[in-house]
Amino acid sequence: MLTKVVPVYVAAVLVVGMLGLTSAPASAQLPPLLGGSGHTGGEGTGHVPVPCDFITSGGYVFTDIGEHANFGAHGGCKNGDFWGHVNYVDHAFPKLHLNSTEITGYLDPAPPSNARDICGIARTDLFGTVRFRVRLIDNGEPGNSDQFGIRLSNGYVVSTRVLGGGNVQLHDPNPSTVGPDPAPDEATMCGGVAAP
Ligand SMILES: [Ca+2]
Ligand SMILES: [Ca+2]
Repeated sequence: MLTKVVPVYVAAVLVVGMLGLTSAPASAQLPPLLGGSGHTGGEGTGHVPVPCDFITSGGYVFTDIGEHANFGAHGGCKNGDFWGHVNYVDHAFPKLHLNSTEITGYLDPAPPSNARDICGIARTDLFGTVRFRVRLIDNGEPGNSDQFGIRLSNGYVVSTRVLGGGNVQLHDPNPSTVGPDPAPDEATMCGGVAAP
């Protein structure tokens, strides 16, 4: 199922690319669909926080072509399972809307840190069903130094970057923020989707 979206995705990239050639200045970058700077950071070293906790966030970033991408993302451990939801809209043409259907992982990518990755499965209007990995970094309040990034299993990526507006809030553990036992490893939680 996941591999079946690729031809559609490639076609979309070609269309966007062709449109870009006729409507955008030469200096404009393609949408971050093929972006992948290679910056992945912390693969294989992340694990479920000990003790587990949760993170909430909302706001927007500017994509590589200067468009707004709005997000509302929260995740964590809850009563022996993972918990959360991710809603994401990239307002670039063609507009992308992602809505999570399952949270499959929650990890600290470089423990101990104030970064958390939320991994899961989502429905999108452009790419069908994809795996996703969101990175959130809480650098304080107000959230003007907080960061957000997202990568999808089809290659779409907005690398982790400072918010244009909004806030990321990492919350302290409490008696209900207990994750699965045993904790799955990073590959299992994120299905091989690298950090954004
Ligand atoms: Ca914050
Ligand atoms: Ca905070």
